Amino acid sequence: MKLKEFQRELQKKEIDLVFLRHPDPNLTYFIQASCSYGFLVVSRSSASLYLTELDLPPKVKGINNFILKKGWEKQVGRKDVKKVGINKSALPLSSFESLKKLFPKARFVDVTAILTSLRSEKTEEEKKYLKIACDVTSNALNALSNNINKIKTEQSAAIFLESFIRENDCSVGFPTIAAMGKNAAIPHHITSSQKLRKGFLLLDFGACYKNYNADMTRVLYLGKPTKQEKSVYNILLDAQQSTIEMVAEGKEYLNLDEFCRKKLGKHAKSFNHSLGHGIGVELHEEPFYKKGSKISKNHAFTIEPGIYYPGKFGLRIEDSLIFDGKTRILTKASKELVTLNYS
Ligand SMILES: [Mn+2]
Repeated sequence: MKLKEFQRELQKKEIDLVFLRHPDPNLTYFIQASCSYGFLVVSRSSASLYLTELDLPPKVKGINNFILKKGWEKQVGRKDVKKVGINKSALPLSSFESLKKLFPKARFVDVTAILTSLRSEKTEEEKKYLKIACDVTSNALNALSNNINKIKTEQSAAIFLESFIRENDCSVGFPTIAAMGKNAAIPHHITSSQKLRKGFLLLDFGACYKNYNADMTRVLYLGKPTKQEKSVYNILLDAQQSTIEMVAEGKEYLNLDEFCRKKLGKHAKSFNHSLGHGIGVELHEEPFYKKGSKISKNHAFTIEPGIYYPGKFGLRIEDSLIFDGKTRILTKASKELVTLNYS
């Protein structure tokens, strides 16, 4: 993805080469594959991928494959290199120490900003992968709803969703959160052996297709909800949907956040996390909901407000979407409160 664009940036910024080491998500981005160990060296005119013999080398235009073996330092090291780009948030300090020896005259600069700005605007291919990941995620939820009476615990709900995802040519993007009743008041509840029973069941999960992550949260109701339970759910749903309607080019992400909290009214006090995050080869990546961050074409991100009452219940509704001039909701599973007979 966008290797040429990246190399043009290196030229502009007079960076001789960039060193990206596993498990850097930027490595996954450029080689469009995951590997168990290795690194990528990108210069202004070429790119070399070093993988051990344990991984199948990917075929990527513009990237030459090399087998990573003893003595690689001699192949890579150069005394004439003046400026080396690294990703400070992914490069281990021990690797940095070795790089300083390989490029003794080099100054090291952080290229994270260049990479995040490239990655935050998705290509057609990336959008296709995200769409597939989101379709499989939505289908997994529907399959769970149809089989809910076979599911006895949070763990087995998670296993059901994750098996479905894996049987549909995806991997599991992150450990599924299945939270029954008051467990859902902890936004990052760790799925447990808690038995399913009457009440809200929150499911936050996602498929990963060709390294691109879907992220979706839905709440099912087991049994028959009270009027009050329905009404809180609908306040959240209304806030989530009307926030999605506010998505527009150039709008600040934080404006969406502010708008959504207003819609939640008195419940906003209990909404204790960000409204969302970008998605891609990382589950959480740019664009983040932070000062100055604006919606632009081909951003892929989530909108996920929640209402949490510790000791009582928790609700969150999350969609993954792409803005391409129009807002496309990718996670299509129903958001009306699905109530299931459960015995
Ligand atoms: Mn999320």
